[in-house]
Amino acid sequence: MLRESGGKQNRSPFAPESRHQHQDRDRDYIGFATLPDQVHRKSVKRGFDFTLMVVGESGLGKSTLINSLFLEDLYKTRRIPDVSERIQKTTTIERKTMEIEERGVKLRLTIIDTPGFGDAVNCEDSWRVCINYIDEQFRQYFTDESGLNRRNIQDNRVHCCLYFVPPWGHSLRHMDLELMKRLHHKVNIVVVIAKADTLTTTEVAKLKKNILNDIRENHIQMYEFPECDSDEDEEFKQQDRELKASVPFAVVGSNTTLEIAGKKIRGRQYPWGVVDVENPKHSDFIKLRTMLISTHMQDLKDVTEDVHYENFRAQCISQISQHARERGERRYSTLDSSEKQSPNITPIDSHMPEISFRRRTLRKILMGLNTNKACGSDGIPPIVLKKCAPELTPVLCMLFNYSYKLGIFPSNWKIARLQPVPIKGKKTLPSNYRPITLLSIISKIMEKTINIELMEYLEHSDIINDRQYGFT
Ligand SMILES: Nc1nc2c(ncn2[C@@H]2O[C@H](COP(=O)(O)OP(=O)(O)OP(=O)(O)O)[C@@H](O)[C@H]2O)c(=O)[nH]1
Ligand SMILES: [Mg+2]
Repeated sequence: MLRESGGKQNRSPFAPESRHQHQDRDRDYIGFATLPDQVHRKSVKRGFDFTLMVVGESGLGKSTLINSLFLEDLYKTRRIPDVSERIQKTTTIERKTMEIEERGVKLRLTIIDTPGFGDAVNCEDSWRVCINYIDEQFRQYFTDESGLNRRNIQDNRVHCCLYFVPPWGHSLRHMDLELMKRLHHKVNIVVVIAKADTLTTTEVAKLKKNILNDIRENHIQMYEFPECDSDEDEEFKQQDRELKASVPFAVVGSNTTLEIAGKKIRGRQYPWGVVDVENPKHSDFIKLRTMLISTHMQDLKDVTEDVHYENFRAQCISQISQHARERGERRYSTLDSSEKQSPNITPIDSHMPEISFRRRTLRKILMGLNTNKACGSDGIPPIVLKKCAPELTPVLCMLFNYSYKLGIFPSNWKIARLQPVPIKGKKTLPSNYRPITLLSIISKIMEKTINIELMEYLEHSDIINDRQYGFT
């Protein structure tokens, strides 16, 4: 609600507010200006999730960098496999979650390490492990989101993938490009040059230029930093420009804390001096940490949700509708393909009478048993049932009627014995067998009696349609 300012316009803007003016302002105030505070309080209470994956050849310093980034020692117990193990080795996924709290804000940080990446002779396997992991998290989220209870969904989707490039090459290798091509539509890739302390400043600049060229030429989509808002202050804009100019980040990691001039630093001690991990002149470590944690964490999550997960979700939904369409088409008989109409079932007004097991029918079934057939799971052979038909008929008749009336089918009669039967060819090959199930013959007799009665009723009432084929 806007009020007319009237004669107040002539007042100096610096004049103190009168009591009336103050009351006027309170009346103009609706209260929605506190919405950002409410959202902020709620998000802080709920806490934040972030999942970071590190990918790159074994030994490039992935775990060391993670320890340096989050000031933790997460990989103390790692055992390095020997050469023979490494030839066979497959990449494993190591998931570590830690809850960090800073000024009352809780962050549930999950690190997905891929130790052993590229150890095996064939790299396809390493790629598959990473890609499957990312897809699996999307799938899980999609299932949870489509479920009934969506309250406590845990978001394990990978929000960022740090891709480690070795410092010793001239640019990206074929295997780097191939993996990036498989990953770039699924996750935000941020490329880092590992062990940058082994390169001179000129070498770092040259390698960065070559990597960016390769990425451009191979149409790989890296994580793109969003444009800085025009109303941001100059200091933030400068920081943003520097971040963008440093890509791909040349990083150094260290698990050791050194004491230099009375100050504790994470660094690497060499005979000629110390590399300070956090010194911007030595590496882009601080820029990477600022980007990941302070400035772009939310944007990485937004891109994951709005672009990568949305792609995955669209694919899933299109697959589900495709399957549903196919199932719908399959409902109609292919013999009737010219006229895809479901058959009309005429409503009937009669009710099926209660089934009663009659001695005459039962005795007929027992006498007609094929004695060459195998016995069922209860071990009673058909010959015994056939020969003892006169004595067994009244007993079985009573049992069947009793079971039907109570609605209880003895569990022993439900046990099936699965037996492989050779079809043809070598008997040593499992593929030359087909499975058959052997049920207790007594239970099959009961089933047959019900079937006879059921069929009689269906035919008598003219319920079975002419177009019905197959099993009744
Ligand atoms: N020069 C140099 N060495 C490093 C750096 N980071 C790690 N290292 C060393 O490289 C070796 C391997 O480091 P890790 O962090 O275990 O390597 P990783 O990539 O996790 O290896 P996997 O777990 O086998 O995949 C260790 O001896 C580290 O001390 C770095 O920035 N510069
Ligand atoms: Mg490691």
